[in-house]
Amino acid sequence: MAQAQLPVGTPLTTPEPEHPQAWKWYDYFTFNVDHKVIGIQYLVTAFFFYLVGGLMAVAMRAELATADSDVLNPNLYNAFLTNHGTIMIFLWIVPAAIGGFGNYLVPLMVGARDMAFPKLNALAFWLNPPAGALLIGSFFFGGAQSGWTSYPPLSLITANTAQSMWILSIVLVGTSSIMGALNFVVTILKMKIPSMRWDQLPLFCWAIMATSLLALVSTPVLAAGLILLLFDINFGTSFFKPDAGGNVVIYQHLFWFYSHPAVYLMILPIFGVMSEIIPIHARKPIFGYKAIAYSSMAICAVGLFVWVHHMFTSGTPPWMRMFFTISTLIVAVPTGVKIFSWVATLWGGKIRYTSAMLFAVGLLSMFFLGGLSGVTLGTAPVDIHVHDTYYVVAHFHYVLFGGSVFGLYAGIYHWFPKMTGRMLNEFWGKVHFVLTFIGTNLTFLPMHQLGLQGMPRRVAMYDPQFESINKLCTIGAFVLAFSVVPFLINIIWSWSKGPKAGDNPWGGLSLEWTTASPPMIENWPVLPVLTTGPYDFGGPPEDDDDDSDFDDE
Ligand code: HEM
Ligand SMILES: [Cu+2]
Repeated sequence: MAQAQLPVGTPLTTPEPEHPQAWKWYDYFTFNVDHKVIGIQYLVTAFFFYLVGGLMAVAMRAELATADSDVLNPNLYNAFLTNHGTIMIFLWIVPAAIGGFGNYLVPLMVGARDMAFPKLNALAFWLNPPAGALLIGSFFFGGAQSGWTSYPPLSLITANTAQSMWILSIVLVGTSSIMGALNFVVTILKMKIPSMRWDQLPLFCWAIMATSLLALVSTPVLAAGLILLLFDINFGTSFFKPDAGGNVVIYQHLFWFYSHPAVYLMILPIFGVMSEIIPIHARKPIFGYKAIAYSSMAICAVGLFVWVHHMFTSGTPPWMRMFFTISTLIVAVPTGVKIFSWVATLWGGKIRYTSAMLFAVGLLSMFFLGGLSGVTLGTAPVDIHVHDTYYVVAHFHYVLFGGSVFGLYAGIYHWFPKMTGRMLNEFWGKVHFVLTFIGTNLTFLPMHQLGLQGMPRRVAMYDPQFESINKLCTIGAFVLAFSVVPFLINIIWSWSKGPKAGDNPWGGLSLEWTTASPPMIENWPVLPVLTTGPYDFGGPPEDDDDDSDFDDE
């Protein structure tokens, strides 16, 4: 099999890098402009917030184990609900997928020494800790009560200091994500090594490109809506106050014009991760490179025209419901193209069942189910029936947990050797996978049934007829919470004591595998030159000429 290697290229231009590498763990607490340090800062910070948001979820599920309110009082339930959703989206998935993997990998994959604007990059990261502090601090001021959507008039009626802190926190992460998006677009356009043709650009970079363009278009709209809401709460304006001539539906449009595309901000980078992991661990060229690259762009374009499917029950006229049902169903086409391409890549491959691959295949199955319930919800008549029930909660957790979180885990198992120079333990990785897979399905599969039977979402108390199914979900949530333990121990132990990884443990062909693990400052001693495409894995599956040193199962 052809292996990527490091031929003689342009010598290092800046012999004395002006910024230091991170050598010790506490170096990660400093302002460092190296994209690799920033990538790890994003990943670790986001994972910390994931644990916080996860604890809130467990507390909510403990409350929901019985029909009445006994663990959390309803106000605290609302505050946990709001902050759980907000943290999971704005402080975990988006920063980990785009900020973490994007920053770490894009410069390495395109052969650049760093991002285009390293200082802007560091600034973008450092907006995240204060944003998280604002959210968590809001609990001392009663907690934001109105859910992660913060719809007026509810958010105006329940408005308190915490609600304003919530808004400022989202504006901070939004600003961070705009800065990051600009940086990615310029880095990919301008800093790709000249010998790399566009059809040799790794699919992860295509995905980050599509994501960044989408973020640039949609994020400012959310910021605008939230700032108007902040004014209504604090400065006596009435943009969204119905009794003073304001319009609440406008808020919903501004909110969903960002927040629908936000689901692609979360899933497109994960799709990119999938397109890197599947061919390497199936040791086959990716099926349909161009189809995957173009479908990212198509999802990004069509995704901007579907936001009203969140507003079918907001007095939307029937003709508009029809338009947005059809545009929503159209998004299923490019998404289906990707899923088809991955399955075709797996087909007949020499699959290595590594932890990374298990999470990737787990993602495929769970995302498929989430996609199916998504198609049903995108269809106005079904949506009107199950709107604001647990069917919706089941759907978005399949997509977000089964799609995004599984993908982040897959990426961590895959690139941990590159980032730290050490291997993760595969046995504990598999334990982690099995627990996560069982936990996710046990928690969220029964929620479809709850929703079809009519259990409303966002409530701390419910009709006793739903109790037995809710108990199952709560048991699942405890399994999920427990599943993090083997992962955390594995990460901490392997980072300091794991076996050495070598430069290219999986036999990858994209450029990040041509440098040391972890890469030196500025990534390469001399700039790399392409010798193969990123997915030119050798030969048909039967010939066993694989020269990676990885043990087959
Ligand atoms: C440990 C696993 C998780 C459990 C047990 C869990 C549980 C819950 C529960 C009980 C709710 C409240 C549902 C309602 O009353 O409407 C909820 C809402 C939500 N969850 Fe999760 N969740 C988990 C993971 C995640 C992840 C990974 C994400 C996203 C990345 C996420 C995103 C959300 C969102 C956006 C909401 C809606 C909040 C709102 O309506 O304001 N959850 N979750
Ligand atoms: Cu949507």
